[in-house]
Amino acid sequence: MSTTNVERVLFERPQSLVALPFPYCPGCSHGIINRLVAEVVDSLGISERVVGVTSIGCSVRCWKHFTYDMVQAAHGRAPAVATGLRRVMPDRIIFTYQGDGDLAAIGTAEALHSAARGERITIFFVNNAIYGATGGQMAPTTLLGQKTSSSPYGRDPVAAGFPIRVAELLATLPAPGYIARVGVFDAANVNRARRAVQRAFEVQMEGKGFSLVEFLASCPTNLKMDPVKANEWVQKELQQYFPLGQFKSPEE
Ligand SMILES: Cc1ncc(C[n+]2csc(CCOP(=O)(O)OP(=O)(O)O)c2C)c(N)n1
Ligand code: SF4
Repeated sequence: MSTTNVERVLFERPQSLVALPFPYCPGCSHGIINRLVAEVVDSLGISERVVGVTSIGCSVRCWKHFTYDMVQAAHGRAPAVATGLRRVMPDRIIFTYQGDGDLAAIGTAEALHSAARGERITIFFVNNAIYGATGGQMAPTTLLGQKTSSSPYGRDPVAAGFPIRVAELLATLPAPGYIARVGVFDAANVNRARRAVQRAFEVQMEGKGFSLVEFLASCPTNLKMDPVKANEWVQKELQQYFPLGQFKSPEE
């Protein structure tokens, strides 16, 4: 009696992800999010048309992990660079990849105005509630009472204001086509996040304007927690202030 060995591939590197180990700390969400972007680019078959723009922070390191064209902008300026690329290359699919210090502090104007113009670009916004690359200072998304290296007694709203809900803020504008907030803290949410990344690219490709996906993310190093505890903190604490959901879609 003969037996047939059927090989099933359960897990493999996306084609548009370079065969290099990620440089991020153990438990950092950037690796998962980089991978999701690469998976969706592969499944949509758009790797020849995609251009990514990074700016500054741990987020910038993704540029050498994607096989497609990547451009590096100054801190916070990725949406402005993406706008320039859009104007000269109308057939390309353009995304930015930005942290919360980058997008919601130094780069607030660029993100807000590209959304207000309905610029046909996609922003992947990684909200880990802290400045990762520079040693864990307070970000615009740091929770009230959260201790950081620049708020050692916890964020005080009188001195530092309230955390900014970027997805909800940009969803008040008429022009954006798609805005969602997702988590990557468990398998079910990673799958939902993948669908959001895909929808964001599709909205751009269908000519329906600006799209943004905000990811609730974990920075165990600066939260000073192990990866499991940091993930739980994102799921329990961060998610409470930043609810997951779709805030804008072309179907509305
Ligand atoms: C003009 C300018 N100002 C300040 C800095 C210092 N700086 C580098 S990364 C960063 C914050 C990055 O934090 P975030 O965007 O949250 O990204 P993460 O590292 O968490 O991915 C800052 C303030 C800089 N490089 N350039
Ligand atoms: S410092 Fe934080 S954001 Fe940067 S790689 Fe490490 S865990 Fe990730």
